[in-house]
Amino acid sequence: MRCRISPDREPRYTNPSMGDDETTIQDKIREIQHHGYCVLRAHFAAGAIAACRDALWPGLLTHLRTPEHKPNRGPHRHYIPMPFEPPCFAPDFFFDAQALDIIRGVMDDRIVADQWGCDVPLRGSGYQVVHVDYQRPLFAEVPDLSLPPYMLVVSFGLEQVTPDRGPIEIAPGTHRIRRNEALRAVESGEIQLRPVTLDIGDVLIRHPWALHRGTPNITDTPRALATVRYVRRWYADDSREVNTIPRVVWESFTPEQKNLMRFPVGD
Ligand SMILES: O=C(O)CCC(=O)C(=O)O
Repeated sequence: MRCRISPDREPRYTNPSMGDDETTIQDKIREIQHHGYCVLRAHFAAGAIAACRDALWPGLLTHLRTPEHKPNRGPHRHYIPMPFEPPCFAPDFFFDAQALDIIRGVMDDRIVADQWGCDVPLRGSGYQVVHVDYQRPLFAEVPDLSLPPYMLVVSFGLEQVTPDRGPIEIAPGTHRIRRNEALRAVESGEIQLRPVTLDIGDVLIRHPWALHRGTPNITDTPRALATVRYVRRWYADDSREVNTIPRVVWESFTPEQKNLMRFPVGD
């Protein structure tokens, strides 16, 4: 992780992607507020991701080959709940101090993690329709009510997300605009979709209401993008399947970590 913290300064990141030498957590918070997303380059440990990938891969390939596991996010595009057994699960994926500072800075100190899954477009996948995730408005009678963020998703590739493997594309700033207006601006090209390619260890934090779409994976490597969702504590929505945390893993958490996790716990 390329983050230095000194007592008298805000934590600072080197962020080559922005051409900056150093970027603070406050900068990242502002980026999410303004653009709807930010990327922390080379943030998660490559070893933890390799271990996660290696443990997941055989089961993932079997899952993808099983005929009853139909693509559930469009043609040749799957969402699967991620396991909580280490090393697919690593505490740093959920409890990373800088990521949590950013997420808490955008929302509040009482956030919880409530989803852990993986989006996997395969060869044959196409462009998704430009959309937002978790579309149900908080107040159905005022669907366009402008509200502060109450959820954010944190994603990282289990393989490099190169242009040919179908990176997500995001239309910056569209989480702050009325949905119809934002869709019109993207359609007309006034706001352009930006592909988010990711190296191993890069972490994408995004507001799910920034318009986005999946793009075609034209390779034979499944593009596995693992995602943790964080929500404000009062928000509940079980729209995506999640796995159970094994009791032994649950018991390994500190009280603070338990307080951050809202998942079913098994025996
Ligand atoms: O995985 C991606 O690139 C985007 C997926 C997505 O937005 C969806 O399935 O709703």
